[in-house]
Amino acid sequence: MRINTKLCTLLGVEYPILQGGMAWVSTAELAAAVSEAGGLGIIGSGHAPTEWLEEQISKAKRLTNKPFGVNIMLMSPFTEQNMQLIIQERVPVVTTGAGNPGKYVPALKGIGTKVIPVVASVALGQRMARAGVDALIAEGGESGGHIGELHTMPLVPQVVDAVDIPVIAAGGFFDGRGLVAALALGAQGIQMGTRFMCASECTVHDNVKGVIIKAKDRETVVTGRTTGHPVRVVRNKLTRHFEERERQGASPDELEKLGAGRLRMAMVEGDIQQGSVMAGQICAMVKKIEPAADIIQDIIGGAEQVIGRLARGEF
Ligand code: TUI
Repeated sequence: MRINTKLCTLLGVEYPILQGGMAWVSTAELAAAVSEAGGLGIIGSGHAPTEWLEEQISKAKRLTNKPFGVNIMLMSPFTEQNMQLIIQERVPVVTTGAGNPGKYVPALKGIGTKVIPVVASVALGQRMARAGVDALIAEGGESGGHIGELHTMPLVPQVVDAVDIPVIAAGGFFDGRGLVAALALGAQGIQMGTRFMCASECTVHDNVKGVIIKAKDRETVVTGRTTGHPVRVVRNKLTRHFEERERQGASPDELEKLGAGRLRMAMVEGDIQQGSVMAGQICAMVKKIEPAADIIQDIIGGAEQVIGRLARGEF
């Protein structure tokens, strides 16, 4: 049996598994490895300037002939130029986060780029569907990084019921059990970030991989609720200081400044105490560094076994 959903046809991929486009983490090396393995690899552009993204896109094109994507973080000051670059380079898929990409949809669709925004609510999902996007990623608060209010289990079926385009579930996925659960909720695929951070091809600092591999079930916390930009990160010296200042009533402005530059500090420089180690709650299940292809085969093999077991009535 092949787990081949309509999403696979839409994206031109073998398996319905997207790799989250994580800022400072998802470089061309990781994205190309995931795409080569039959999933959809996604370069994470975060706050990076357009020259960096240009280099990454050309590297990804050298490393794979398969479709790949770019994630645009809509709070970035380089969004406009990065979107122009994506159009110029005819990147096959664009995912967006932390905002509403509506105004870019006509131009992207005009050149055949598939547009897939991340949404954290039903209302935004419906608005995006009306704007003509190709699919949605419904991302629950189990995810690492910038998150919304709802968790994956209530969010995904509500988004599925509210739109008539494919929905990809994100937040808390790790193995074949999760993929089958997402399909059961009506999603056509999953997006995973945290597990791919520990792919051998991922260029994130080794200290960060070490933190993820050691993490236990309650290791992540959400900071920044008072700033309106809640972020899930692994607990460390920075989060303890941040939480203390939040309790003491620090202004959103001070807290935003406290967080500035911290993601790069962790992911690139490897400062796992003072940097922001964004990771999802599922980090506790990540136990080893392994090639992206093995991760994908583990998920697909596991999902086939689960489906077989359920079909035989072995609950
Ligand atoms: O974008 C993400 N996750 C991210 S982006 C990021 S980079 C960063 N760096 C420093 C500080 C903060 C972030 C790290 N993690 N996920 C996609 C996502 N989008 N999750 C939630 C949303 C979202 C939230 C509200 C999307 C739209 C939205 O509303 C927009 C509107 O206009 O209604």
